[in-house]
Amino acid sequence: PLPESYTSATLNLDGTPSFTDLSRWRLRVDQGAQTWHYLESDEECQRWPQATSDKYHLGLPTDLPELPSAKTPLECARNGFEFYRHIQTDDGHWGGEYGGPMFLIPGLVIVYYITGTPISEPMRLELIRYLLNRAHSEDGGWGIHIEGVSTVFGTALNYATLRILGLGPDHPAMVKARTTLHKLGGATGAPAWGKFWLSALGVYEWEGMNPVPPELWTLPKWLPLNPGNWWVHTRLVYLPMGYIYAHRKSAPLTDFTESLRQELYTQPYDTINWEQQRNNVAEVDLYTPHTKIMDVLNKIVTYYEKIPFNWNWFRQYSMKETIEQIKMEDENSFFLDIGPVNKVMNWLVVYYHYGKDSREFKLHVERNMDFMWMGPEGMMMNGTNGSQLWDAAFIAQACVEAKLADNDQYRENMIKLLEFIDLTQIKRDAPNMDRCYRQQSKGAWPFSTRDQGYTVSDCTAEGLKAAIALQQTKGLPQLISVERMQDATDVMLTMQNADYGFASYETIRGPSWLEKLNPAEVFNNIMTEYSYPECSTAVLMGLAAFRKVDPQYRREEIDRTASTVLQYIKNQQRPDGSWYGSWAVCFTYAALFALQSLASIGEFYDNSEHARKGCDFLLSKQEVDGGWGESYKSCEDRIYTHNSQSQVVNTAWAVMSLLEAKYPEEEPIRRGIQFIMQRQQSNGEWLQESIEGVFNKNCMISYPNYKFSFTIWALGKYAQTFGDKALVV
Ligand code: LAN
Repeated sequence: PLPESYTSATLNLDGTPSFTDLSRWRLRVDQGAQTWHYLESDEECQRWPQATSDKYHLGLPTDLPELPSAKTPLECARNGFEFYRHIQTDDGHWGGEYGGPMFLIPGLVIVYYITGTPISEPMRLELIRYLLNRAHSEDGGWGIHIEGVSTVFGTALNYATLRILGLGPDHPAMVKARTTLHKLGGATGAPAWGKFWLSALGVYEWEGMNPVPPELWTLPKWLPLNPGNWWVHTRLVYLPMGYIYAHRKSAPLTDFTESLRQELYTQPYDTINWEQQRNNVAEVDLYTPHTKIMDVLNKIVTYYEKIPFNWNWFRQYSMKETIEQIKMEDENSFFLDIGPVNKVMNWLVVYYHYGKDSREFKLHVERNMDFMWMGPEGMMMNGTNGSQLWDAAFIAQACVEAKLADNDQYRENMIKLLEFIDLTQIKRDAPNMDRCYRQQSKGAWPFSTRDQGYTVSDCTAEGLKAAIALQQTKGLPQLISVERMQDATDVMLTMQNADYGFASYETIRGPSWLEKLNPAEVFNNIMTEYSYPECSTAVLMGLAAFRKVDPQYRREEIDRTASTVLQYIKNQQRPDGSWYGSWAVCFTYAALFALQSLASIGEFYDNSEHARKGCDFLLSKQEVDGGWGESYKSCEDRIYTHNSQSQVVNTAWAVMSLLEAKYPEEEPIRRGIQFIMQRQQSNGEWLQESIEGVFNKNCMISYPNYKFSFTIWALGKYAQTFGDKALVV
């Protein structure tokens, strides 16, 4: 049943509710955890005034002063940080939206709906605002991510979501979106994860979905099909999905869902042949088609699925294991879970398994807010519970390079930042780590917060590098001991792959043929871990930084690891001199890491074929305005694609790459720096440009803090090399 709050809102003439008053929102931080709060009364607002950082994130005027215009790169960096320091949070990090994917809010709202959990009125209104703002103006639909073309995945799910949130079927935005959905063939052609959510909501039939057999979890660990050998995100999404699927749990049919069943399809619901929809994926959605072998296996498993649950003891046994694994995941991460997709699925499982009054259910509801982010366009759901540590580590290193960290004026900012990095290091291994297939984590740094608690190879390395850089700065305290740095090193040394590279969360555990069983249709390279130039370089540089602090500790292993990583980096270079980047856009991002790796062993433009080709590739992409601008299309198509405009973030990466490689001519580098300086606003800030990040080749994600950290870093690096001289801007 629709909770009452969903239907009661002041409606404007076209049926759009009026949204909330942005001046009443506040961000609270607690050891990295970020939650937004709406203050209902004026009195509360007075007691808890809106901070500059709140205003900034909400797009309200910050009234930060105009600064004397920067003549030199370091002045420009200082102006940048002079602005940026005002939005540092009380616990020492920098918040920011981490949106982009358009399939996160639907999962969340569908589970709110199924479980009858009330959504607070301000949240409901702001979710509506966000989704309406993100609908494409041409056709009213949504894509897989904010910049992508309308797809069935995005449009069917967000349409259903807005309907749950209270928009009627005749609202102009709904009419427009529905027309687009129907043009794309209707919701029958949703990719697997879309089929899953619609089935859970009761507006799609489970027979229309390919099986998600939970039995795989009971297989012996050495068999590749055991999900313990898959990429951690993939296995942890298929875990709760397997539970819901095995029980074919759908929300009870109501007038509302009955109506949705009619709205989402191009033919009457009862006339749809569901069995035939299993492999029906709309053309715009399809990025990674099933292999033949996947289709055959799915077909076989559908016969097995005909055994009723009550007779199927194997399935019942698998359910026990599923629940056990979900429990470990929830408890180990304080109900944050590894990401927003399995977070809300686990919440749904907990609802069905333990009920609404259970401790587990309540804890899940509490931690939902950690994923929500408020902005001028409304409320979005972040791709993780934030990017706290990751952003903190970059700005720390940037400030050291740009001579801001040892500036007395910024001592307080730097101490807080170091305290945050100190606090966020993971202090333990997950309890039962072997039982739940977890990587060692004592000493690692996570991507977001310590509570989330997942080791990431490059986050560990960047965290360690940042800690060392800050602690070597005069006037800053020593918070992280050498023993704790050794712990971080221990973690990194467990993570090298057979190809000598480093992957994201774990080593590659499964064979590459597992990719042939990728069921997701919209993502690529998700079944196992892979080595990445970015992660590999970060670890290499982390080990190198540590080796200077503690030259004895595990020295031989560190040296051996470092020299073999270089082989991996060289192997990954393409014939045109480029490297493909997997976690941000794209070739400019990867170049930074790869050229840094080469530089660390003294390979530069003048003496290394690899470095020379890497630089030449970048130079061939420089724009006439001196900047670099790369489109997210590079990630999808794996071919360098120019953006319509140069981007400060791409430019910073390209400039830093050329500086790493000691490219001998100053001119192209200086022009890049001038471009970054030109784009700075009079109060020191840089404005948001195109989306920066990516995952799984096909989905983009925002890293708004990059426009500060990498610009400042590049300016500092340039000044170190060519001196801090006045440049014409
Ligand atoms: C991230 C974000 C950070 C990113 C880097 C540290 C930048 C990278 O170098 C290693 C991989 C990692 C940790 C990463 C992996 C995949 C994540 C968690 C994400 C891109 C953020 C969101 C994404 C996650 C998978 C989104 C949920 C969607 C699913 C397909 C489950």
